[in-house]
Amino acid sequence: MGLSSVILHLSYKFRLLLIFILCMMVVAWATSSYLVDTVQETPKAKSLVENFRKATMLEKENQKKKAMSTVEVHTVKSTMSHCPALSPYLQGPSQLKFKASLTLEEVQKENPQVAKGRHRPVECSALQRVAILIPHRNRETHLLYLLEHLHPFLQRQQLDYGIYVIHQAGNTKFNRAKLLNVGYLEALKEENWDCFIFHDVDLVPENDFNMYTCDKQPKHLVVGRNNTGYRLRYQGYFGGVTALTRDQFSKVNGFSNNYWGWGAEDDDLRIRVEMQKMRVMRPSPDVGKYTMIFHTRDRGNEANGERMKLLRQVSRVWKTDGLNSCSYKLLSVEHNPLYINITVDFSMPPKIS
Ligand code: UD2
Ligand code: MN
Repeated sequence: MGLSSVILHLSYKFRLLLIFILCMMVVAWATSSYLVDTVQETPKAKSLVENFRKATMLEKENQKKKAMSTVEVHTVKSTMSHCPALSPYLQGPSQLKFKASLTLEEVQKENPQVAKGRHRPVECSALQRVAILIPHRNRETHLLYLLEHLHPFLQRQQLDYGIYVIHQAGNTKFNRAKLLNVGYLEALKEENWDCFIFHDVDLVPENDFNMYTCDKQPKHLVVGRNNTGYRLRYQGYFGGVTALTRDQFSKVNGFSNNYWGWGAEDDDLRIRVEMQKMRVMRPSPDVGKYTMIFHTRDRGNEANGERMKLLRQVSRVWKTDGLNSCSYKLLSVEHNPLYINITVDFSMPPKIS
């Protein structure tokens, strides 16, 4: 082998080496640029992932906040939804005072929160919607005293209530029971009342633990009053103030419409209640206490001579004498600040056969 061929041979090997080195460099460059790219890309990806995470977290937080606010709304609503079974404002027994010079304006001023005879608690939703029905004629002073005491009393009991005074126009014989039927029918025209309190105008409750709400059975709220030594007058006594649900009252077809003048319409209602297998409930004697404002028998409300005869026929007539046969001439419905005044005209009582 001559020198020239050795050089040629070497240079061939050298060229191969050169090509190999070049290839290696290309590979090294490609790899390094890829690596560099990856290294540079990582923070981008990282920030992308980070941003996504942030976004989802934000979304989750928003959802959480939304959920929280719904919970808040629900909480507000749920505290709004029920007043406690026992109101925290009850005061117990009280000594009632009746100021001779009291005026309607004064009572209105003392009760600015009452509008159109109605009120309901602002802090919670009342357990029952209660209509107080008061039969009335020519007893303005008694009505004033009753309104003065009853509004704060019912508010302390946290009730959603309305006071209806059903006024008998003219000089026809007074008919307490029929007036109360009218009150029930008219009151239901403006509100879906749950409970009805049938209330004499001259009886003022002394103890606000005597709840003006309805129960599973009809309630008689006057266990005793001042002028009868706070004792129950007789076993089946159902007069003065009673509480019946809408359904209990409709089940007995309300009061009879046929008791003109004083007496026994309350006993008639008790018989109806018992005929429907309902049982009269009463509060305890220390709670069911009333002051009856003194009065004598009114003109136009003389004792009803037919009352014993009427009492004997309840089981025969109750289905056709009551709410479903109560006809009257409605003269007016006025929404006064402290009560709703319903004035009705009853034609002369028909002769009882
Ligand atoms: C008893 C009963 C009463 C009723 C009555 C017999 C009690 C406490 N009360 O009341 O519920 O059964 O006997 O009918 O046992 N009224 C007027 N103007 C009148 C007449 C009556 O507004 O001219 C109203 C008023 O709401 C009065 C109610 O009718 O409170 C009952 O009449 P009452 O007070 O003269 O009869 P009283 O006290 O014997
Ligand atoms: Mn009375």
